[in-house]
Amino acid sequence: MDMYKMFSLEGKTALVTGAAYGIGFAIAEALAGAGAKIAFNCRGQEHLEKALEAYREKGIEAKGYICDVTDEQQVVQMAADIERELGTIDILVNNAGIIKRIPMHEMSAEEFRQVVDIDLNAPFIVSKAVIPGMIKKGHGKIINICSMMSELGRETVSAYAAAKGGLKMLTKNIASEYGAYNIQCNGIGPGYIATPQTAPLREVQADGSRHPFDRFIIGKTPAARWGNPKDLMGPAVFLASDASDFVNGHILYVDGGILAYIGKQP
Ligand code: NAP
Ligand code: GCO
Repeated sequence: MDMYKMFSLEGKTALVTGAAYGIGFAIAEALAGAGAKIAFNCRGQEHLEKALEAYREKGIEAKGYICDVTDEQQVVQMAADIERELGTIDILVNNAGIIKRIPMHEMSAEEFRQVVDIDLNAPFIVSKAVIPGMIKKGHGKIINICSMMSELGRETVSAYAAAKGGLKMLTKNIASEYGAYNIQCNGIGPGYIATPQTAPLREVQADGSRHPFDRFIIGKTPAARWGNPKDLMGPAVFLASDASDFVNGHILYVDGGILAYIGKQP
């Protein structure tokens, strides 16, 4: 058995949404390292140009698209552009996402809707746009970036937890509905990862001490550290490759053991 071939993405086209930086950028870099052609999107020209430069510095000739994943017309157009320029999308990573940390009783309905729109409705929209091509090709891989909040709640993240919990079930439903077409849909549930999204939770305090939430996460993680985007690279290649052809509807938590651990005694 050629194990290198099993994990190879040579000849495959991958779309990673929201991959201008952060987790998406690391996952796109990993998929490129395994041989995939990379397409990514974000909302602004400035982020796009910076990202293209960053990919080039890594030796990756990625194709970048300005596309708001909540806009179905933009998504359909982006999928058609990718198909024309890189070929049918074989691998989709629904990574684009936001969080708003607001106590629920202070959160507006519009703010709640914004989070759900990007974190849950958009993975539906983008998956719907790429599945027909995957069916036609006879295979496909969809990876939804879920969260610890697909399993747990905490103060101020009601919209995010609701969306990521829904994304876990959307993952299982796509797996159920399209497994017969040799399309595998799985999730990656990152733990607490050091990216711009979590920067506010790691801000050094005025007295030079660590943020209380930073200390809390260190105590809750057996590895006693925050995750890095690179910790997600191997799991992403696994779920994007032939090596996971019989893995379907699974959420792979890459959390350093937080979900398994009661936490260090203070
Ligand atoms: P991030 O640094 O804030 O990056 C989010 C990315 O999504 C950016 O590239 C952003 O690009 C893009 N994006 C946001 N809304 C978009 C929209 N409507 N259309 C297109 N692109 C959009 O976040 P991250 O930490 O890398 O997180 C990436 C994913 O992992 C998210 O789904 C997040 O929920 C999830 N996650 C993160 C952690 C963590 O600890 N960091 C843990 C678990 C799960 P522009 O703003 O330039 O458009
Ligand atoms: C938060 C964090 C988390 C992480 C991630 C954990 O405010 O609790 O932002 O939600 O982003 O989702 O898996």
